[in-house]
Amino acid sequence: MEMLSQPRNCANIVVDSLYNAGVRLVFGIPGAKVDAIFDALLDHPDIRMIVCRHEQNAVFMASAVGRITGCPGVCIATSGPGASNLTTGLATATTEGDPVVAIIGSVSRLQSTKRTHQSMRALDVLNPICKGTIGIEVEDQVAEVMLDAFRVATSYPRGATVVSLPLDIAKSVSNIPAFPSASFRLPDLGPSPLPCIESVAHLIEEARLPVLFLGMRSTAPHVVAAIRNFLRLHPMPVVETFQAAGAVSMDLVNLFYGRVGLFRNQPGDKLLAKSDLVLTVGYDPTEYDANLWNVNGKLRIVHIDYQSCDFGFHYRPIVELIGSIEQNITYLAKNIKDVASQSESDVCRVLYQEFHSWRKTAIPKERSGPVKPLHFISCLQRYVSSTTRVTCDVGTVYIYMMRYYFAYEPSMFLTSNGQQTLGVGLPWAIAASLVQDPPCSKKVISLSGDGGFMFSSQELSTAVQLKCNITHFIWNDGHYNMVEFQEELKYGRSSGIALGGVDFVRFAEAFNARGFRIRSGDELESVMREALAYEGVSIVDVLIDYSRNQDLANHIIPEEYE
Ligand SMILES: Cc1ncc(C[n+]2csc(CCOP(=O)(O)OP(=O)(O)O)c2C)c(N)n1
Repeated sequence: MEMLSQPRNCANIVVDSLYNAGVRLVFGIPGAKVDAIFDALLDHPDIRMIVCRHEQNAVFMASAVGRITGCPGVCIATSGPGASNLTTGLATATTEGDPVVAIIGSVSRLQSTKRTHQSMRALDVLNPICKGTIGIEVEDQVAEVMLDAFRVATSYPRGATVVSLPLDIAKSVSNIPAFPSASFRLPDLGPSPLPCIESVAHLIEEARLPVLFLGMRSTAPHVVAAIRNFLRLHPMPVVETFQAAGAVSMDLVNLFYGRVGLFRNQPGDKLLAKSDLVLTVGYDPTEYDANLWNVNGKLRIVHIDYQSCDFGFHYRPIVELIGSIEQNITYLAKNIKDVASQSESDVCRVLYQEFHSWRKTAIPKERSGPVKPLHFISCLQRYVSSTTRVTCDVGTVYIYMMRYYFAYEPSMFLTSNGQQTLGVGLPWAIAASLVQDPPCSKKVISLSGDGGFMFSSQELSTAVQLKCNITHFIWNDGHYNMVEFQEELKYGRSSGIALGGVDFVRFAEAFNARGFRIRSGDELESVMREALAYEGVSIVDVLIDYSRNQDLANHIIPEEYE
């Protein structure tokens, strides 16, 4: 490592650090307090700078890069409003385990104690929602602070960090250059002590109905590979949270009982209730709190994760295997002799049938009216290959998709579940396009409601400019439906949910994207096929039928069910 070499401008050291950390994409919006970094990026053509239309979308895109690649996504914003606009995206990244490094400009040190233009104690605003926030105070800190920001963002539980660079420091020099690439890689973790692994292996062998419950931290490729191996050696029923989508592969689908979350009324919920040993893997309570799926607090739980659990009445593991999930699962697989066969379990037989029963009625006989959600999903499933990445915004659209859309590879079907942040759909699709090799070479699909789309629809312009190949479906019902139907269930009426009045086809055309419209189930297949075949950015306005959506929240499993 060539430390203490040529003095270098601090903005360049920031950019050198990004490069050495493996960053090849940055998302942001410039401003006078951060333009030195944008200037330095010009000298680093290997790092592609993506100019966004709102800082919130820049951080959404960075989060998707972090989630898909495992290497922190990077966003850059100016001081004051630029920095505060990052808030929701950073909170979402930290909650949902996405490694992100945000770099924000700040006023010069001399002015930092005064009221001055675009000044804000941004780190005080951002600190509670990040894993770490650091303000650089002297030039020679820059390299260390950048290294630390990356290491903290990538260590488990992953999340967001922020580095604030004062204007005057950005332009002055330091003798300490960026750390070399190897410093940015974290040391490997190991398995739990063997006696702990053996005790869990014994619990599994003794269990009548062990169930694997996969959470958001089970989706890294090496973890998924270990889980799949485990299941091939020791077949047992599996459920996923929404963010664990894709962990179960197609060849293991006979072990899959669906995704659980939001409302406790799914076959997977019944399976958990009937289980005498729930093995959670990378489970995070922000996705589906244990008081919702372990109502009586009676379930016997084994917690397998990088970190110890949030222990409480509803989540009291009998054993915690802490350390490398991959290695703990691998060692468990080696130490187990036999597990109870699900094919001999009546519970499994009934619940598996229940899970797949929707397919029989998914394609309606009468298709003249607005599109039925399950009809849409079964069609999409047919036209989309397992290597097509799908991003899904929040709303009733995500409840349907998360329950019924199958994905067989990790991080191929993405949603925001820990914070349920509206607006991620299109920005995530843009990021998913950019991480392809070569960029924007394959179709990406995104979905949202009409409400969620309007949160980030200005990025249509970014997508078109970048020549992405995205088909974005809007499930249009003219309302904030997910709120509407829950208000109706709670209060017998709804408030603050009316939208409408936007012609999304013309909206798309105004951005030089293609616009399609699907008014009825009759048009669904042909227009979907045409839209998916279109190479470029297209918006498909789908008139959706939400008349049955209260079923999503009805039939909650009674507390006494076990
Ligand atoms: C940033 C943010 N604001 C508010 C909410 C609360 N919320 C959850 S779903 C939803 C309605 C979504 O409506 P739409 O995007 O049209 O989808 P639909 O439910 O109609 O399918 C709202 C307002 C949220 N999750 N995130």
